[in-house]
Amino acid sequence: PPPSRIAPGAVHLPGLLSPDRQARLAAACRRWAVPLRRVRLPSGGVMSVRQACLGWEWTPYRYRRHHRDGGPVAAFPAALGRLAVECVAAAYGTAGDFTPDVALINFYAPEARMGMHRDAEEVSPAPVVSISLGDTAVFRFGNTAGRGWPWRDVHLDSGDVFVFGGPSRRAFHGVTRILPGTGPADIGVGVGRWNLTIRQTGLAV
Ligand code: MD3
Ligand code: FE
Repeated sequence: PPPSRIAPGAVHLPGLLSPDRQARLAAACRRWAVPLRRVRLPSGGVMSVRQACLGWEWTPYRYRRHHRDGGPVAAFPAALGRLAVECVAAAYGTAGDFTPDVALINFYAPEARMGMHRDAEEVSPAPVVSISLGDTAVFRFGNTAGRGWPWRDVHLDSGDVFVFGGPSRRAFHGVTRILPGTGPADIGVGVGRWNLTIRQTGLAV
């Protein structure tokens, strides 16, 4: 399937990653995303998605250099940076000066969801690269004014890449559901879904 621009700056690249690259990235996620943490919200709630951070630790609602328990954050893998640069170039024809420094790795069990939110902790206006592995997600892409309609629901399948830049960078978005059992059987994810978002914080180390 060809790339599609679903909004200004928002480009969907279906199946950009071959099954072989998906399998290698899924194996890397299992190595990198240890431990997977349940993120606690200031409201007292706990996110249903489990998360690991590379390069910077994201906690609602800021980036930190150290975990709350004091340990340093795992390094941001250079190979992941190169992959994200490749994705931005595939979406826009050029990667510009995109220099990512953080990856958030989310794991969705079949019941996990992500409520409508916007990603505003990055100071940089650089795009976000999203990579999906495993079960299909129903992704809801909203507007910049608020959590409500208008939105568009888009299926994110294993191997799909999405790049959100320009006017789409501050749009509200979420994941309304996972479709269990829809992922490829042979990439080693099993039940559930990995999502990697690779970003440029614009923060100084
Ligand atoms: C649009 N993750 O980690 S990826 C997140 O599938 C997040 O796990 C979802 O939202 C997931 O913050 C959606 C697609 C995505 C990621 C970042 C965006 C869309 C975005 C930032 C700005 C606009
Ligand atoms: Fe987000």
